[in-house]
Amino acid sequence: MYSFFNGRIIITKGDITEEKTEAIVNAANSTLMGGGGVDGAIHKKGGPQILEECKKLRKNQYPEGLPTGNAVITSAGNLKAKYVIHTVGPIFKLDPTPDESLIQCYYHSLKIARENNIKSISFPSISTGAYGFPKDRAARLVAKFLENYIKNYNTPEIIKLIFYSLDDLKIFLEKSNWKKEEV
Ligand code: AR6
Repeated sequence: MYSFFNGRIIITKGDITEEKTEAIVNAANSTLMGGGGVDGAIHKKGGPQILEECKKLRKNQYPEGLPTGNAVITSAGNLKAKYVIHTVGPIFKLDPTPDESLIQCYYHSLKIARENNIKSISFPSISTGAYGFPKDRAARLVAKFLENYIKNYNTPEIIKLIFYSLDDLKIFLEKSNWKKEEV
């Protein structure tokens, strides 16, 4: 586990479904009906309540699906977290502006967290799995965005980035070039 910016950002290797932060972010797809990767793991461990709420959101707010870069919130069913914030990352090869879309995911997820008074949030590495976003490019973009974010906003107080493998975590550490703190 690595800490940065007076503990406001934490980077760790792990399974996001085990996270105890108030909210976890789901790398969903626009159907909000589940899938593989993080999405599959969250629905599997969280149970049917999450899908029920996603179905309602589709019906009432997003009949055509949640657009790329947007985010919605549901409860977290049986997970340790209280909320799941679902966002849709860009499909790298199909999105005309993948960098902007990826940052929109982080921006909108954090906005929903603030609106719900959420104090801690965990992100997976959005779009870097099935959606094929290059990991080093995502790391540079996300690091720059978050560094700027914490200068402008005091909440959520704690932002965790969860990497599924040590290699992915190392890429982020290298590309962010942030100064590590003692934990
Ligand atoms: N905890 C933390 N990170 C994980 C976990 C986990 N349990 N499982 C995978 N990762 P992906 P995407 C990492 O494919 O690229 C789904 O089918 C993984 O190693 O989950 O945004 C959705 O329904 C990778 O680095 O999300 C969509 O259709 C990162 O999480 C599509 O995949 C993201 O990988 C979304 O693709």
